[in-house]
Amino acid sequence: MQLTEKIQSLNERQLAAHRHRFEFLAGQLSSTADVLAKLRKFQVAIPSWALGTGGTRFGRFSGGGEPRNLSEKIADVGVLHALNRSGGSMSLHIPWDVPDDVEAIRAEAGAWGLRFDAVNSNTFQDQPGQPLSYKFGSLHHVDSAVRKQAVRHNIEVIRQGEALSSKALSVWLSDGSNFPGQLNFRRAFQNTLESLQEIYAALPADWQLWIEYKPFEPNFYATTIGDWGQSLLLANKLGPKAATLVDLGHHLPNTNIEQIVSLLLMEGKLAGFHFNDSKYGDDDLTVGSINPYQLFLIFCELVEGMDQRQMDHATAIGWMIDASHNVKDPIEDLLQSVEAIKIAYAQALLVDRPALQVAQQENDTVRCQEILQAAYRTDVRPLVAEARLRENGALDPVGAFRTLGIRNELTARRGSDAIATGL
Ligand code: PSV
Ligand code: MN
Ligand code: MN
Repeated sequence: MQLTEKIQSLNERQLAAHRHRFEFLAGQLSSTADVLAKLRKFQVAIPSWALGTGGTRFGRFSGGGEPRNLSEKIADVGVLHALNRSGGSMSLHIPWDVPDDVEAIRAEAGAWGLRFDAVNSNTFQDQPGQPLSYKFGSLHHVDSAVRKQAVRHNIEVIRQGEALSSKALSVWLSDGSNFPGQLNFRRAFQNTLESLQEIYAALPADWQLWIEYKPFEPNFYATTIGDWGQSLLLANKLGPKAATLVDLGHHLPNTNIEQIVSLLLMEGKLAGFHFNDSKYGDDDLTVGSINPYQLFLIFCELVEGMDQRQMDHATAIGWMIDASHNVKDPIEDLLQSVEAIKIAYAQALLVDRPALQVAQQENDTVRCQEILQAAYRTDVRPLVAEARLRENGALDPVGAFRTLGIRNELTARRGSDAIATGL
């Protein structure tokens, strides 16, 4: 039996209970059809680097059956997408995942109904045989020869992305300094800008450059693109194809991320997201596992801001996950992350916007909170499940993954010692 047929037969067993829950919820809502249509369209890109156990710098404890090459990573995302119908694209990290036969890779992805989202460059590690080291940075380096090497790599990644029909280059730099006085801040920033200008000039007409920021790690005194202000400054200087990418874990504790998102959107400079969750730093934990309310508030800003600008929620910005850990099955972990994103999105769609606007205008703070939390406290899981069902996905993706013994099958095929490449 094909995977989709297996999923359907599992769904049949759960259908009556689901119907009951869904109809009860739909009976209380006025916008069910609209929310369902939006949920069905919404897709989140899966990072090629999250399909193996990873997530900590201290050790990897493989559960077995991990993908050993790009083809197997595509197959894992294909399985995930068959289960939840919301992981229809993949974000590749180069050179961790370089397609040696582009046509074959495109065909494999196509067979699973997948496309390629942003490609990610890597100048935060030295690669075997690389002439110059990135020990002291890449695009910001004091030595122009190192900068040029890093620029060339980024342009090469664009070319590889073009072959895959990606439409964006995502740049995360570890460039920074660990000690005061190590670096001239302005020169480092200027060097980064000039390097990015060269990369920007190599972008195809319909491409974008997404600039990630991060205030710490692996540099702990200063990071050259440390926050959204520095990223936005670069994006504004570069031009309309450049924008700021928000990785939820790349903020100092208690930063108001939803406010950042709101303003970037207003400026037309929100590239998209790397979703994850964290308690302390760049923990890369499963989305929604620590602070689902923050995720909801971010989606509230997104829905409101996008509707005001008449942007298509599903396609206007990049929706990606950047999370992985070593105590969970990577596919289950990703299924949970996508689910958390869709739950937050659905809840944000339920916010009574006109009523909120009136309450804001009247400075009725109590009512504002009541309105937001009425949406947040709605259990939208039957709605998300119904959207999935209508797309022929599983009513319960994690449950189906387990009941169908998918990891065991993968382990039998790939071996119990198979560890994902890259990372
Ligand atoms: C390192 O912090 C990081 O997690 C960044 O968020 C990048 O997006 C990711 O690695 C992959 O390069
Ligand atoms: Mn990231
Ligand atoms: Mn990170």
